[in-house]
Amino acid sequence: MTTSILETKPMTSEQLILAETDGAVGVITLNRPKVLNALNPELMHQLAEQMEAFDHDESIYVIVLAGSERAFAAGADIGDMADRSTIEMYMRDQFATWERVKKIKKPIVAAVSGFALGGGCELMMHCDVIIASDTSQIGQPEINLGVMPGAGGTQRLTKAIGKAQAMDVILTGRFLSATEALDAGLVSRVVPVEHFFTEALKVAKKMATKGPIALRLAKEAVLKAHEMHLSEGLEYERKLFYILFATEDQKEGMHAFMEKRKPEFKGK
Ligand code: DAK
Repeated sequence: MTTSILETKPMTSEQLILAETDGAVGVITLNRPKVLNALNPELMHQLAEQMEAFDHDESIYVIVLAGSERAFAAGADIGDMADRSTIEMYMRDQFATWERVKKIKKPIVAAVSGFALGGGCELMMHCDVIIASDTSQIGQPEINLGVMPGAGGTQRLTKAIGKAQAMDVILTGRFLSATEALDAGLVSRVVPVEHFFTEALKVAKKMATKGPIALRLAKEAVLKAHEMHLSEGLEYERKLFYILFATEDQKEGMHAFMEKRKPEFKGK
């Protein structure tokens, strides 16, 4: 059987991600342990499908994306790319799948441990809050393969940690330790390895007690800081802030404060 180079849909039904829910939190776990969660097109397709399903599910407020203790993800699948031609890479248009992940509106908490390399680091940077274990090794080692980052690494890493450090990481292929990544502002928190998943879940659950509309709009506004000039970003933020006064959650949140009780947000 010949396979069209235009084919981007998965060819097998192997479960390359696992999905479950815990209250208002949707948890997705990457599931290719033998290759350190290397991201092949089928895994990315399954991931985008599940992320979108959680994004559309009204009972889910926050998403957790986890790898294993040994690897969040060691990058795109090198075996899948090694012999591809330029035209094949172009026609497969795998960026479309990554774009779907980028468009998720609900907050995503990454539970990172071990290797987060290449596409793994780029996937991590698609998440909003990053909880990293103290054993994390984070980098963009594509330079060792004769290529360069292709899913946003040169842009997102540079915005996250600045030009000097991004150049060091991307041009030498060296890995950042968890502490270096924290100091550079690439991850949100570092925790002992045995707690990396439970801590990420705890953070997600705490976020899930907030108003879901406010969560979404706050995420949207923060992401705009990467794309807009300050004055445009401030204007954008202001409009989203006004919009929240059309929600019941805003009335509930402010009245609950004045009445010295816990708010009960409804996502309305
Ligand atoms: N792809 C495929 N297999 C991988 C892999 C990867 N990225 N990383 C590891 N593996 C496999 C290994 O081949 C090995 O398989 P077996 O030999 O057991 O069959 C298994 O995972 C365990 O790995 P090791 O034996 O190497 O384990 P070690 O602890 O000794 O070393 C390591 C761990 C993570 C340091 C090492 O495996 C390593 O250097 N891995 C490659 C890391 C890397 O170079 N990552 C960047 C890949 S390029 C795009 C989007 C994104 C990208 C490109 C395009 N589009 C939207 C178009 C991104 C590109 C990349 O990420």
